[in-house]
Amino acid sequence: FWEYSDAPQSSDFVELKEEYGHFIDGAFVKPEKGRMMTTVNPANEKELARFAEGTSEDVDKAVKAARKAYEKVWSKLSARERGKYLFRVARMIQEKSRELAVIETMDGGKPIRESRDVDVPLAAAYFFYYAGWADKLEYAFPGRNPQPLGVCGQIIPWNFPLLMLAWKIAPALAAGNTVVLKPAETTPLTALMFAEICNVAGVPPGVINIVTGAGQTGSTLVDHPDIDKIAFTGSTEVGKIIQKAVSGTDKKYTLELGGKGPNIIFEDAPVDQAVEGIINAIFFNQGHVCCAGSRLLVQEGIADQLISKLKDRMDTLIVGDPLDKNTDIGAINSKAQLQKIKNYLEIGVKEGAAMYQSDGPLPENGYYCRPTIFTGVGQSNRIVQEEIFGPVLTIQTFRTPQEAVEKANNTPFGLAGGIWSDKGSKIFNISREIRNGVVWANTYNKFDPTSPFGGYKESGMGREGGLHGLYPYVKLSQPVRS
Ligand code: TXE
Repeated sequence: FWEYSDAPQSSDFVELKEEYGHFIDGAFVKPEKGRMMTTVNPANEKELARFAEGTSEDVDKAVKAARKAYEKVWSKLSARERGKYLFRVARMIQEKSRELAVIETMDGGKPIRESRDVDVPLAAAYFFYYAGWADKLEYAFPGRNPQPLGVCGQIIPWNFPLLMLAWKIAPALAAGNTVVLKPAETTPLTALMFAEICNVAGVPPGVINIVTGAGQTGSTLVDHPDIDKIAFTGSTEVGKIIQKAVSGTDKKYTLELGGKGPNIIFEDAPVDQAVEGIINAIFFNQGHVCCAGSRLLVQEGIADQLISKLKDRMDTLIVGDPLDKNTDIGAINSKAQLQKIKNYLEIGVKEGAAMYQSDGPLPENGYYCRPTIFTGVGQSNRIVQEEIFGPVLTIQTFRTPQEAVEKANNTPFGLAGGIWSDKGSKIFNISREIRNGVVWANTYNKFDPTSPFGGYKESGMGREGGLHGLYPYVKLSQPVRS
């Protein structure tokens, strides 16, 4: 069965439908109470599709299907066979990458270049990577007898819908669990298309269930008594609610929450390269990135030169139609998110900071925001301390490495950051003082399935990716002492 030729050949599946039910026990089913929601294309505000709003009855049905599949099918399969299904899913994501990229961009607003070159290939890469682990768990946890947890509830956000699904589902299934996943209400479509991919790949019914809906549906999933583990990516606010909801139960949980990433540029950094890195760190995916480099810390000696080059480069960025391959900055994911960003722009100006925006044309319809930087900000300003989740960068200067470290660490978050310098030892030493789960060296926003990702402080707990990403999905016996 290592041949892929036995996998059903894809033909005309994965076409966008007008209406979707929940995906439960291998089939799309109508919601129990028949309530429907709509998802719009944020680039033009046109309706894309209708989807079901999950009630407690729907969630219960999905959890029951997942439990049955766990007990009767998935836990009975050999690890090798579980791996086979994950490999097939990975291959089918690759086969359907064009459709997935287009729908991801239409549903979420991100530039097609990014969904085509980052989101979809990386989603496949995570499935390939964890497929490889499925029959090697004994090597991953030698002597610890790794066992699956059971049924996992997984709740994901709207900034990387398919990729976050892959981060959650691939390790859970590789470790032998079954899942009920709830995508975000503004971006349910690639998860629903993924459900069709699973069917064509022959994944046994009930192993993967997708229940759509908003926060209420998510909270019902969290509260369901037959869930063994919750994996959540989203706002710090909801992360705290979930943490309270599961405390006192025997549910395991992992949280991947907000961030306010420091991007530190030393005087000896290659300036042009750093400017590209700064642009990528904050404007990739409209800044809807939990690990975005949203706080620039630049050493005084090069600050003027660097800011001037940064402004010139910002003026070349094209904000517009996400489906156009030339677009650099697509649409803001939702009206509500655009309003949130606009509020922060007002707050920044009221706090006395100087705002600079590039002034190219914006499309007439849809939700768009120009790339924006704020200079003259203080460490206690709200725009420095709070996650904006948009194309908005604050800029502060520093004199000494110690001052850079103090400023970098002085927010409630600790997810990711970057350091730019010509000196490797400097980067190495300072990275150890930055209280962030990830620190990039002379680069930013680089992701790889082999690397663990996750936060300190209010950015969450637990790691996803790499071997570390398997830990939250297994029960381990005590280490054997020799
Ligand atoms: O997030 P929510 P929102 C941050 C970012 C953004 C802000 C608000 O700053 O501006 O959060 O975004 C589900 N129980 N991030 O409101 O509400 C929800 O349906 C269970 C950072 O969209 O946290 C969706 O599926 N689930 C972040 C998911 O949680 C609940 C990515 C995330 O939505 C729930 C997204 C509840 N009580 C936003 N309430 C990151 N870390 O990448 C909502 N949900």
